Amino acid sequence: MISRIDLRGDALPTGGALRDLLPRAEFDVEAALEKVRPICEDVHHRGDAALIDYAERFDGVTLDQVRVPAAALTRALQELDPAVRAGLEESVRRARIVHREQRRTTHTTQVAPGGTVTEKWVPVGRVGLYAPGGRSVYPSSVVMNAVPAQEAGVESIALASPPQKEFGGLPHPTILAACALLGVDEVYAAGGAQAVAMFAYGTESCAPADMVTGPGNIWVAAAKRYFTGRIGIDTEAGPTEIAVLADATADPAHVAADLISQAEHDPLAAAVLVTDSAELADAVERELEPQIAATKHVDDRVLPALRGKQSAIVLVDGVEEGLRVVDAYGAEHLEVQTADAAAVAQRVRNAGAIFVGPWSPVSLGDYCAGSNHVLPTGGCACHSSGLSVQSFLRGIHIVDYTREALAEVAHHVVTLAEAEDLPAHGAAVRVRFAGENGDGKAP
Ligand code: HSO
Ligand code: ZN
Repeated sequence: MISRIDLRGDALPTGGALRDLLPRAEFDVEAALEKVRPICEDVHHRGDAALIDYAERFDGVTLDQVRVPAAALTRALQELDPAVRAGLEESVRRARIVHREQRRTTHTTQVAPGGTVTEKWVPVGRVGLYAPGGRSVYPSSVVMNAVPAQEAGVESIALASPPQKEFGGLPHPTILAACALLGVDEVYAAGGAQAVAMFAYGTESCAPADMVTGPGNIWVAAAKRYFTGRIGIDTEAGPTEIAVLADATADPAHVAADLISQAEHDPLAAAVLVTDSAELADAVERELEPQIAATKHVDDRVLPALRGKQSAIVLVDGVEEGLRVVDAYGAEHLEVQTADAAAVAQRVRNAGAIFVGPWSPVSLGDYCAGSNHVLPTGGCACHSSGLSVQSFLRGIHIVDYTREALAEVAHHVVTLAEAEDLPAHGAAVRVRFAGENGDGKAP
């Protein structure tokens, strides 16, 4: 059911060629960009009226306002299943413990006598969070977006989620309940590219935001790309991915369950097993069948995800070669299920998050590990990190030199400015010491 790529022996290429051999879903954000552009510009020009029209067109609901009334949030929390509430509370509690420790402190470096550079960390002023609707109603993602923003000290946090026909045009009640639990009280019933545009441009009812984060479908990803440069974004989220680096010591039932767990997100979700054990590969395949038979989203998501060209079992000669493969792949989630898993995990360079050994499945991280589950997909783990407090902070350098400290380095500034044919740069230093040496030059 899941294709095999045999990279044993000479078949394992070096450099960029390896990446090209590894499976990946087609997720053409560029093509979607053309479609979202007019929607975004319409929101720019018509504001709330455009949002209300798109709610009618895309979500089949008639809204008289996009802002969700406070009473709806309170009601959703009151009506939330107590067990779900307890789970969300634990998720929030653990996420706060981890994210609070990510806070940065102001640091001053003495570069030279009388010359300092201070780095001060300032939270982004206003953030728009996005929570998808439809197939992916994930209150856990509200937690994973809101907690780092709150712990970073972001003062103004709003959230948008698509209006749902069956809930009278409000976002899904578990999304509203999660917002109420987190103290996010500014919520909008808006979805897709139009929600991102609402935050980017602002409308009559929603003030513009400096940054938009949160996972979404391809339209949300395309809108984020459209606004890049104008507002801040986290990475463009693509379909979820799990890679498992396993050897003969791994339990095939665990590996199969974990592959299925992420395959159930999306028909384009990727499940990749990298192993040096053909026996384990066979055992995992055997395990998949009964486990799939017992799961829920089989025909619409799990089977197309596992059978799709984005999923594969990759055979390698050893764990060493496996490490090269997982680094080239740069999975959103990587499980290491090998002997001495902690040491192997330490050697991984590219992954959104790493899950070590038999007792740290990805679904733990999806909800209750304390780690963040908004992670780079599509190989972006090779250059980007998941959402964290850092995502919502800006480090500002404060340069403070005394007269003597400037004098000491002035000639270098002047020389470098002249080398770049920017004499006015040098003059801005010299003028401060005019007359000093009798010639108006810097000392
Ligand atoms: N695995 C998803 C997040 C998620 N899982 C939400 C369950 N709910 C992407 O990291
Ligand atoms: Zn998940």
